[in-house]
Amino acid sequence: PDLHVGGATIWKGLIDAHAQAAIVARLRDIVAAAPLFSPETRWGKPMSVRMTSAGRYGWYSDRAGYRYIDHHPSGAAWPPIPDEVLEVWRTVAPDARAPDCCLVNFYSGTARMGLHQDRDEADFSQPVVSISLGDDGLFRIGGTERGGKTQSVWLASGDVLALGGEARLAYHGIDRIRQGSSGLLREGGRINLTLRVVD
Ligand code: MD3
Ligand code: FE
Repeated sequence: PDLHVGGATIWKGLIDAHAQAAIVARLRDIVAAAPLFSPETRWGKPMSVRMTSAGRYGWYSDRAGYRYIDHHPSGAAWPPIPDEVLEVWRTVAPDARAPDCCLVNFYSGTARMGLHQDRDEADFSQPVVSISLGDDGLFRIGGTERGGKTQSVWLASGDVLALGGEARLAYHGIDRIRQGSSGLLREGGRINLTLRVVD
C-alpha cells in the first residue's frame, strides 16, 4: 500500500487504465440488468448518489430503513460480481472471506455522501474494499464516534481502499467530486464500488 489515512489503507492507481476500462464495460452490463436507482433515506429524501449492486445481496434503503435485499427493487436478480473486481478483493484482502455484495455508487457532478458508518453487515471482522473509477472524489474519514476529528484525501480513478480492524466502523463519506477530472466515463461523474461480506 501507498498511504494510510485515518485507518484506511490506500493503494494509489492499483488498477491500470486498461483494467479500469474492462471493469467499466462489465458495469455497463450490470446497470443494463439492474438499473441505477436513488434510494430514499428513512426521512423520505432521495439520496443524491444513484446505486445498484452485484452479488448475492444488494444494499437498499427506503422509509423502512437500510438493509440488504436479495433482488433488485424491480424483481430482477442482482448480476454476479465481475471476476476483475473479485481479483482486486483477493489482492488487497487475501485472508478475508469472499464478498457477497458489490455496491455500485454513481456520483454525478453534484452528488455527495454524508458521514456515516457501514454497520448493516453481520461480521465486522471482515474488511470492506472500495474501488474508485472516473472523476476524483474527496473522501473524508473520522473515528468510530460521530463528531470526532476527520482527515480528507482525494481518491482518483484506479485507487483502492481497504478498511479493516478499527477502521471498519469509522465514520466516512464523500464531500464532493471534481467534475471532468477523468475521461474514463463518457457521461462523466464518479463510480465507487464497495465490496462487503454481508452475512
Ligand atoms: C470506511 N461509499 O457505499 S468508499 C458506502 O465513495 C460508501 O461511494 C463511499 O461509503 C463512496 O457506504 C466511500 C470508501 C469506504 C467504504 C466503506 C467503508 C470507506 C469506508 C467502511 C468503513 C469505513
Ligand atoms: Fe460507507
